[in-house]
Amino acid sequence: MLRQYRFPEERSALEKQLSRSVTFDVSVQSAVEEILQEVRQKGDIAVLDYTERFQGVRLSDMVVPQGAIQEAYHNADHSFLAVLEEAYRNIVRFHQYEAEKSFFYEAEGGVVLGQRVTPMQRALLYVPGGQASYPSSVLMNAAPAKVAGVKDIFMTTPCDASGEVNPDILAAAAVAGITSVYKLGGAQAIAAFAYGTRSIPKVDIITGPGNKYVALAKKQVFGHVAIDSIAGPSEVVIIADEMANPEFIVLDMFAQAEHDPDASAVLITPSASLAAAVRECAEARLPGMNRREIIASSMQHNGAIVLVGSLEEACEVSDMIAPEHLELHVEHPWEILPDIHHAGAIFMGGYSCETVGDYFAGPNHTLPTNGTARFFSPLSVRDFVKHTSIISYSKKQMHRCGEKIASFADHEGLQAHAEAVRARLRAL
Ligand code: HSO
Ligand code: ZN
Repeated sequence: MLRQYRFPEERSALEKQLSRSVTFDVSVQSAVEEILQEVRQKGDIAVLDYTERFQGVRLSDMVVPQGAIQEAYHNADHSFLAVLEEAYRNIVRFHQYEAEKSFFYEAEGGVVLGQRVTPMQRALLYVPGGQASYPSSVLMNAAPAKVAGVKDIFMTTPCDASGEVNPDILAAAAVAGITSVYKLGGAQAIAAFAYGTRSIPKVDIITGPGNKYVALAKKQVFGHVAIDSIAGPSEVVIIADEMANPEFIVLDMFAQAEHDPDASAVLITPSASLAAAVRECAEARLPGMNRREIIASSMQHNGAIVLVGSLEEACEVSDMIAPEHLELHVEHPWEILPDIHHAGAIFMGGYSCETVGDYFAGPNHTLPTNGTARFFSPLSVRDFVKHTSIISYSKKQMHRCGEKIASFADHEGLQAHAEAVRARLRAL
């Protein structure tokens, strides 16, 4: 089920196994373009028409009534609610550490310069339907928006053919204090909130995962609104030494693989005996897994075991992948941390499994995928704020620097710019 590679000898074969393209086919592209255009031109009517076509229901109201959110909360299993609430507290606490402060400083001549951080006013959290409809994603998207101070947080998630929305999603929304939930999904939902319609507010930012239609729609409305990064299939890399527990490794690889046949799980180890134990354990555990078909397909097409000469080499291979999640099942994880430069989240030691990060620990589980950890970061409070420069210039400093500034403008041939400064110099 798992292909094995020697590194560096089989580097190119390994690269081939791990390369995953993220191109969208042309038919999806043109379908999304049409939906965006129709919603932009026709507003609510187009949203309702597409919802009828794709979700199989003609909605009389696009909003989930307050009562339904409360009902979902009260009907939810109490121990599940308690877990959701504890998880949400942990997530909020972590994100409070991310909050950025405005800064101001005094420069020469009584000049004051600064940068003010203000929250975006309106955010939309998109929650997919079907298999990937996760209450955990509701918490992970809501917390940074709340901590940033976003005033109006909307959520949308596709309803089923009888107009109902997943009650676990509604319970999670209630836990996160989200009171405004819509029943829309797909590219039409993204378009409606990006452009605004008579009954749907135009937002400033859209976050959250979705299928390829949603991902492409987000990509296309980017610039009109802000978006978080485009999530690709989930991936984990595990670096392990001979001390590691093979069963922990196998289940963590399966946890990744069960998300999606396109998900990828890779073990990198200098220990041939550990690699053998992992293969054996994987074969033994697979038949008992509910999602064994998805897991097997993911492991076969996107999984790998990489045998390296040392832990340094393991870090090199991991950096080459720049994984979304990296687990370090080694005796001294903090010692190799400095050798790792590209990863969305790093899990230290055998008891920090990805599952704790997916649900509960506190850091965001929306992470850069597909090698984008080289330049992108986890979803954070920073995504929900923007920065404004503040410039307070003094007469004294204008007197000192005005002519220099005007000459800069002369150099660019911009007369009005220069005159704007010289008028001040004359007035002094
Ligand atoms: N591993 C996923 C998040 C998730 N797992 C949600 C379970 N539920 C992406 O990081
Ligand atoms: Zn997961």
